Amino acid sequence: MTGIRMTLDELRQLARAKLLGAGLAPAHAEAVAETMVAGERDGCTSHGIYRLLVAVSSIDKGVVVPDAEPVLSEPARALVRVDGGGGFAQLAFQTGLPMLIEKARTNGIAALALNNVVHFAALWPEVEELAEAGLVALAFTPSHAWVAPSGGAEPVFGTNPIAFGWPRLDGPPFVFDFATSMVARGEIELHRRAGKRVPDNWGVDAEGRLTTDPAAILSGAMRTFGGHKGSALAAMVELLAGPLIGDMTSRESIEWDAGRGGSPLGGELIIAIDPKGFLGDLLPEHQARAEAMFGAITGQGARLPSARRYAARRVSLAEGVEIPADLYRDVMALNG
Ligand code: NDP
Ligand code: PYC
Repeated sequence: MTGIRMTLDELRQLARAKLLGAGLAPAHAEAVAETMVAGERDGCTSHGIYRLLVAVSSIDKGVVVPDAEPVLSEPARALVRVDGGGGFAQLAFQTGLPMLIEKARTNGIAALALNNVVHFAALWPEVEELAEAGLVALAFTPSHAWVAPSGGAEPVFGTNPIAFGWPRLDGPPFVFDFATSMVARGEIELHRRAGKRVPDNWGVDAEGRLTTDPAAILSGAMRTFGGHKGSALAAMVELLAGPLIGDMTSRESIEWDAGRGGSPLGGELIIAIDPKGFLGDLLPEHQARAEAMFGAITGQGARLPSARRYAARRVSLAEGVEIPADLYRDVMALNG
């Protein structure tokens, strides 16, 4: 048996039931299940239903506050803050989203800080939702110190994703979302689960030697993508979504975890820009110029980021998804 086929609704019910069974409050369970289903639906398996194992483990270890109530505040005219109270990030984001959109439309630009949230998810659902609302969006979050800076072998950075969304004239937004490490840690974990080696440039073992053994990298250090360039971007993410918003760096997050192996605790920064702010009535003209750039990419056979994801989404909506048998077994075993 290679996999278990499920509709997205069956997957959603399963994820919610397992999260509720682990003791997560209903509003969190709904928001968290939705991002896992979205990940599986779009073929992002490192942040799909596999994350149920991660989230339930964080609940069981007491890393996350299962019934945290996000608290919304307005530190300045264009700033929104949500204190997640140690709960998962999804409900905190949903709490801050309406005010972020409203402020971006009023001021031309606005930023939302999520503080004190446990983060295990991909960022593209958030920037995609903002771009669907007509806004240009950026999102950043640190994680745990697992990644060595370029030129070193000691972990300092998290896997620190950067996500960007741009509304398009016809069709879904232009979105990219990637870790500033060579790859997300979840991808290395999936290789370990499947007993597969990883490419020889993803990370080093505890002695700083390059290795293809995923377990050795997980206990050694991951590498940034693009050498010193990825390293600088990883540092930028630490600063923007750590000290700038009064929250933890990846080193502080892993210290706080104290060896429990839970998901990272800390902050996330989301910036939303209303293109009408700069452009007013000239917006359609300049949107058309952006479309010309997209056309110049796809016109030569290159693909846009998210094209694979949107194609996977179309298939999943029609046919459901196939969950690997060993993952399904482990999910079914959750909560005893
Ligand atoms: P990838 O290296 O696979 O890069 C993903 C991005 O690059 C996607 O936008 C993808 O689009 C695009 N892309 C991939 N290949 C191509 C190509 N050939 N041409 C054009 N675009 C391409 O992902 P990562 O492993 O770096 O990250 C995966 C996920 O992990 C992200 O969603 C990230 O948010 C999440 N993550 C979350 C963290 C957290 O702390 N919360 C930490 C680290 C990562 P497409 O999807 O269409 O393939
Ligand atoms: O895959 O690197 C990762 C990750 C960290 C936190 C959430 N995902």
